[in-house]
Amino acid sequence: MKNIANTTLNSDVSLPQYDRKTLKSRIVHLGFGAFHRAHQALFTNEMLEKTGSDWGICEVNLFGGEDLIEALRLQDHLYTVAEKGAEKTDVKVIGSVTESLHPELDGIQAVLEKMAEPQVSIVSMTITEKGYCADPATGTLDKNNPLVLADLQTPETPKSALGYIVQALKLRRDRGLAPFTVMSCDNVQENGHVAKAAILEFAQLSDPDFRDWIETHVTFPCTMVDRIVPAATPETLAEISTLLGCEDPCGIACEPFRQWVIEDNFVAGRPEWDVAGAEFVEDVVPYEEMKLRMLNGSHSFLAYLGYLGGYDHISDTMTDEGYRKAAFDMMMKAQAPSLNMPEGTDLNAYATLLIDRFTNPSLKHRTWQIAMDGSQKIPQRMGGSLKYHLTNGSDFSWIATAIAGWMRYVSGVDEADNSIDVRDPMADQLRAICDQHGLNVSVVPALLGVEAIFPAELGQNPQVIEAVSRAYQSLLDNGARATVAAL
Ligand code: NAI
Ligand code: CS2
Repeated sequence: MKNIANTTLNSDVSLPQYDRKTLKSRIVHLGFGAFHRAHQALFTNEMLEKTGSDWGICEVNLFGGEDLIEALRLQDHLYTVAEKGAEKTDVKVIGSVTESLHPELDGIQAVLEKMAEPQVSIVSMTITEKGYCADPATGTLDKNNPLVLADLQTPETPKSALGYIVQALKLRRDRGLAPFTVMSCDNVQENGHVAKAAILEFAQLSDPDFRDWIETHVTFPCTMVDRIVPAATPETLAEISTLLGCEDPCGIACEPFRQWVIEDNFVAGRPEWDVAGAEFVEDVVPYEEMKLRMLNGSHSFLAYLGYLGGYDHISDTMTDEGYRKAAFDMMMKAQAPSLNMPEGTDLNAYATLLIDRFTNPSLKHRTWQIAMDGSQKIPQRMGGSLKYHLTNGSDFSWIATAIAGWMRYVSGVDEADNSIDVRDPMADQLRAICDQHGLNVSVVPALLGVEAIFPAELGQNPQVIEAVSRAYQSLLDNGARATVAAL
């Protein structure tokens, strides 16, 4: 069948100009989802274009996405990224992927053996917040997580990303091979530190001596990653197929903007991603906090209140002056004051650019998609700034309204009485609490009492309870649009 690897593509599509045959799988990436395809793999493609080095990527999906891996193999691991600006779209074929594996297709051992191959220097991850099996409020390992419990029973046949990494490192140590760097590219505050803490705790429970070996030999750089990459839809794929000249089931569309700030701490070498625009710095944490609080925090605000207000996409919320202004104020008044940025950082310009990016009408980023996994996202995106405002006695009504929006959303019923498909690893627990209270403000202290999401210093703080209750009551009385407009 005609595909991207065996047919002539439209002339304005940019193709890899380097020799793909010389690439080796020196990176194993866990999480061949939407984001990685349009971010790290694309940076790597551009780096290869400029350096001619041999850093290729072996893609692994540990959960779901078998179809994507099968489709990728049928097209020589080539796929398309469509960068959609408000006015034009650039179409690029990415050549940095060398091979792919899936435990359901190839077996667990094949994945472990790949991670233990001598040339592998980096294991990177985009496995979503929940992939770290960590307590969202504290970032430490959740010892009751079902995947963790299963992997501790049978460490040779892991299921979780943590289990794979620990077992692969053990194979390497036993074979006298150098370790690899573990690089998280997820939207998790201090993602490298969270990955390290979860992996060390997991190892401690199974083999304390090996825990010490990991601590001494492995590094876990933090990274700040940014590019808005909505899940692909049939419409996106149809558009890509027209632009490309053939179908590409692995194609993905994203915004033109991209940013990657990486802590330069790699134990076994790294690609020169800086030639493709990445920045290597000593301390990523301020940049991560800036992005998580200002971009992701206001994204979650818009996702819950936008969904409840009847807006399907982030760009739709930006056509409503109330939402647009509230999102900017959420960034500048609620989030920016809590940050400690290096001198010269212009947060006002950053917020203005974010509003511009959110407005991009070509990007159909669903409020429902961003609303997913709120229990994992809210602590990262709002917990730190909430603490800041409580300490400083400053106004946090935007954060209180976002949290109230999330509470109204996880009730599972929208403002028109239609049911909401709430996706969250804690959905059952949250639903049980909501069902107990119904659409009543008494649900606010009950949800704030879930300590895995809200540590007691926040969830039991009377000011927080009062402010979130006020916002929740307004959502019940006036609806989301009026509540946002009144902010
Ligand atoms: P996606 O839904 O397309 O892909 C999710 C990936 O995570 C899949 O490869 C899946 O196999 C893997 N996964 C899911 N649960 C897992 C688990 N428990 N353990 C191991 N792997 C698991 O999502 P997408 O868009 O690729 O986003 C993934 C993550 O990337 C996000 O959660 C976020 O942390 C980060 N990110 C996403 C951006 C975006 O705009 N899409 C931008 C910046 C960061
Ligand atoms: C979004 C992010 O899905 C979400 O929760 O807030 O994936 C967002 O699109 C990215 O972080 C942008 O870099």
